[in-house]
Amino acid sequence: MSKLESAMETLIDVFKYYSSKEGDKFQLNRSELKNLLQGELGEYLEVSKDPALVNEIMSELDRNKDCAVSFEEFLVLVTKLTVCGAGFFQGYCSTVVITCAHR
Ligand SMILES: [Ca+2]
Repeated sequence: MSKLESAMETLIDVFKYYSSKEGDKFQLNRSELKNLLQGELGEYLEVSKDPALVNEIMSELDRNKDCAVSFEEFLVLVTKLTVCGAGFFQGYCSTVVITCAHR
């Protein structure tokens, strides 16, 4: 498996781990999203220190307003944080939205 293929598989595994906990296993509800952010993105987002941040991220990601975050919606967050977090994209990051401001 190539590096990119294994990165894609990891993204699916991480999403599935949290989305399977409650209700619809293909969607993250608010508490599953919170657990994922705390468990997997603690270096990027200080969710435990800022409870409002979960709501902010939830409403930004939930494009179809069904109060759940699908895998496609979740990938938007991964994309933004990857672009922000990678030194390669320094200077490009200013075009990326709110989630970066909390780093
Ligand atoms: Ca949604």
